[in-house]
Amino acid sequence: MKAIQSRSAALLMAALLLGGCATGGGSSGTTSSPAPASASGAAGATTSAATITIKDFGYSASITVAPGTAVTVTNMDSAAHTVTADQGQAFDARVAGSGGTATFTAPSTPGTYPFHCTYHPNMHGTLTVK
Ligand SMILES: [Cu+2]
Repeated sequence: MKAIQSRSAALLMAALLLGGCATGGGSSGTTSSPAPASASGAAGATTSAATITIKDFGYSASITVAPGTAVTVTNMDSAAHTVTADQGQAFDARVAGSGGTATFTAPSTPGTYPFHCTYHPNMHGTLTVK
């Protein structure tokens, strides 16, 4: 039974190692742009809780939330990401990689808030508050 434990420990180590070196971006234009996911499934998601999922260096479909909504961000990539408002300091959440989560509070002023990742400036999304 000890064999199973050490095996999963080895797997964990491997995952950590992989996560460690996945951040080394460089300037290689890896523009494997996945087709923009149409915002199906996200219809009428104006609830009091909202989520953004980051995967393959992209945000899930743009979301619309009520003012002051707690927005939970889940990061499925191995690299860390952020959800940072393009303008002002409306919000700025850092999300650790490999399933890390973070929560930020949506602005209380209705409007459209484009955001980006400070680590990967080609990552963009939009948060709409209304
Ligand atoms: Cu990023």
